Amino acid sequence: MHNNKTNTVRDTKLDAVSKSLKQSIKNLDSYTHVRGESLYVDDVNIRQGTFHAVVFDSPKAHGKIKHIDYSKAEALEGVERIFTYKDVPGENEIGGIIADEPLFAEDEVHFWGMPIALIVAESEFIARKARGLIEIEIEDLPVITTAKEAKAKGSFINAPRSFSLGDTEKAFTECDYVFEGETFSNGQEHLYIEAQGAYAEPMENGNIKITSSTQGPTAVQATTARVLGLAMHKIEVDVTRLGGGFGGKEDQATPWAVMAALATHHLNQSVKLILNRHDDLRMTGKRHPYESTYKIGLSKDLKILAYQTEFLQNSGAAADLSPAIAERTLFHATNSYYVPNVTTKVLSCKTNLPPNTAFRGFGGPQGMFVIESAIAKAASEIGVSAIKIQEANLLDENDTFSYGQIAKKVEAKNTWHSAKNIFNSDALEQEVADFNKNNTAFKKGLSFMPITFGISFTNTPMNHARALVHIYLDGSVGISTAAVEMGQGVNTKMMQIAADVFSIPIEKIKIETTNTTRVANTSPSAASSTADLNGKATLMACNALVERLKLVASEDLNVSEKDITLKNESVFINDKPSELSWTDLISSAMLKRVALTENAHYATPEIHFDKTKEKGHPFAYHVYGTAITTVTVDCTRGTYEFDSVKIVHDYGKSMSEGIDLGQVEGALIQGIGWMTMEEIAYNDDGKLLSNALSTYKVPDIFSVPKRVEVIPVETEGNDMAILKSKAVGEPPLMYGIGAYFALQNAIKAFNSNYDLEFHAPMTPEKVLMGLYEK
Ligand code: LUZ
Ligand code: MOS
Repeated sequence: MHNNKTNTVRDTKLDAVSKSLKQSIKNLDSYTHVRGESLYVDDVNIRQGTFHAVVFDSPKAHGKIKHIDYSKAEALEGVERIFTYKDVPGENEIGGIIADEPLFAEDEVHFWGMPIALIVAESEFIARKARGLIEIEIEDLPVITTAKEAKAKGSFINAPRSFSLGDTEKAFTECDYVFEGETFSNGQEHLYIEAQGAYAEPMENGNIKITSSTQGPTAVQATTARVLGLAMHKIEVDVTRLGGGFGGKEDQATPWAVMAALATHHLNQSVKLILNRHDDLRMTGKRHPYESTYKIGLSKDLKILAYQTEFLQNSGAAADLSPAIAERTLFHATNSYYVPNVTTKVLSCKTNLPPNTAFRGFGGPQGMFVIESAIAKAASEIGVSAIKIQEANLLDENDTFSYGQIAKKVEAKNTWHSAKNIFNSDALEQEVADFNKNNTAFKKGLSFMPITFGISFTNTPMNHARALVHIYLDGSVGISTAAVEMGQGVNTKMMQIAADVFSIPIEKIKIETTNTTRVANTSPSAASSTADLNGKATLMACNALVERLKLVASEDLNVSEKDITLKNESVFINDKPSELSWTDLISSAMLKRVALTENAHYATPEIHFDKTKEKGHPFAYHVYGTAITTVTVDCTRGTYEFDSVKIVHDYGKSMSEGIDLGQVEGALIQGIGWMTMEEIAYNDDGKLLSNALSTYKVPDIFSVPKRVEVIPVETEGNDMAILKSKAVGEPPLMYGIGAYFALQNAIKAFNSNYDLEFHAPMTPEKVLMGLYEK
């Protein structure tokens, strides 16, 4: 069982030993990455006779399938077989939270790109050619593409959720100012460089091994078993690494793996299914677009006394993870602010878009955009800077979140004021004001963006992980966990933990592939929690092995085990080296028949949440930070450049400074992309228009801020974080929201008639319209 006290002691000790390691450590994957030697699904050695598959998907967003003619496709030379729902031996059902999503369409299609059949052929080329020969007749049904339309028609995924604190209605009557408005934030394409894909192989006795590009190997295993009508132990899922996930492979890596396995099951041959970029863009869901309304009430001294929202989440045609994402929107609806009276409500609206899914931040960013919009609106109407309102309402120690958790070890004010001081924001603001006075064709805008993000899966039962650690008889170490390496550097962090505990060089440690036969029943690598959960389990397993090895050493050296430590690949007695080396110690343990394998289970302590009351303590801790963004707008063209983003970030005590900085930078740019340039577009028929990289613009080296500075806030850290090194994957994405408001401020500096609109992304076209609005 988990022993909190032991862990805390170890953490403190490790903090001291690992200083040099944590500053010098590079992402160990970078060595194979730069040589082109890293293995992805498409690099798996395929066996002779392997088939290749292509998905046939719906060319309409909503309709009744009247007729499908596969005969010409089936007749094409090299086509082995075409699979449909009729070939599913188990359940034609892949929904994880709600069973509302067929693997293959049956009588109806619900989104453009919905899988209908799987064409299996000797080559991908032939399968693609066959796809063009399928004839389908669909009777049109009404198409819903927006959340508002869905709400009007009563089309929902599930029942609405609502959080509340205080008495919002009464508080509004006591406010000096009350403002209302609407916001929209668009979806976002994950654009992982490695597209979705899987490779399935038949093993003996009808067992199947799947290599999948998934964040959730257990989800792939469980869903494959369900669809094939097999026990889970017959399905093995293996993941080496992903070429990016960003949430897009938490749930939506599953169907492709299941399809490949279905074909393998029937053909008793290996099947490879990798989506090309067009297919991937069309068939997979994205970040949820949100249409929201807000009402905000403030006192004369700019305290937010009341806040009310209704979030309309565009969930797409099936639930996927939408209910969990909706929940996180509510958790983060007040961002870094303490608001005593809050009522938030979210409706998951069922539309005819591909099921929208997890995306870095998981509904949190959508919630935060709304309160930042409400503050910007209030500031503009009252005639003060938004910065004043933000600063007046920052979260403090022991404040209550709307979901009942009491804020502890809060760094909201600390990061805010540190950012102000370290970056001399008064001078920055003055520079912007001076620039705007002296320039007519160019204007600058500045914004502050504080963030507060809760760490843990909001679904408490998911917060667990296991680690399986082997010490081999030559003293080298192999570690298996549920952590999926997707570029975030989690494998490097796992190695650091083991290297520290055993005090052996990192070269002696190997992180194995993520495999369901070695570590079972896992939660996906998601929620920024992968390093915390799997790292804590790894730490526990390594600690248990060390305790066992100390007993061996105390016998060999005839001293008390209390005097023994492992250091520099040797056994130390009272801090002095003995003649017993790490490898001698392992040999001795083998001779004494001591187990050199350990399996540890970690479950986050303290967390709980009661959905019937919508209250509890769902998060192990929160991550805080503040970003200051400045932008220059070309007022002739509507184009813009971000001059700088200056951040004070709460890493806790970062265990891998380079990796964590990489996460902050990457997340920031992804957030800026979402807020400014990435524009998903569907037409009224539900067809994806932004279906290629020529029509969907993501940030490139020319559009990133000219300067990004990230300063760690001074803090004692949090024991719930692995080695006090806080989760870093998602929180910094929300710094990118500051880009939207910096742009708005620049537009306002040019055009005093500009009526604030909250409609993200703020593309150059929208900037231009704002600049010349009458
Ligand atoms: N995935 C999930 C997540 O299943 N639950 C979560 O709370 C979560 N949060 C962030 C990202 N992915
Ligand atoms: Mo996620 S949005 O897969 O952490």
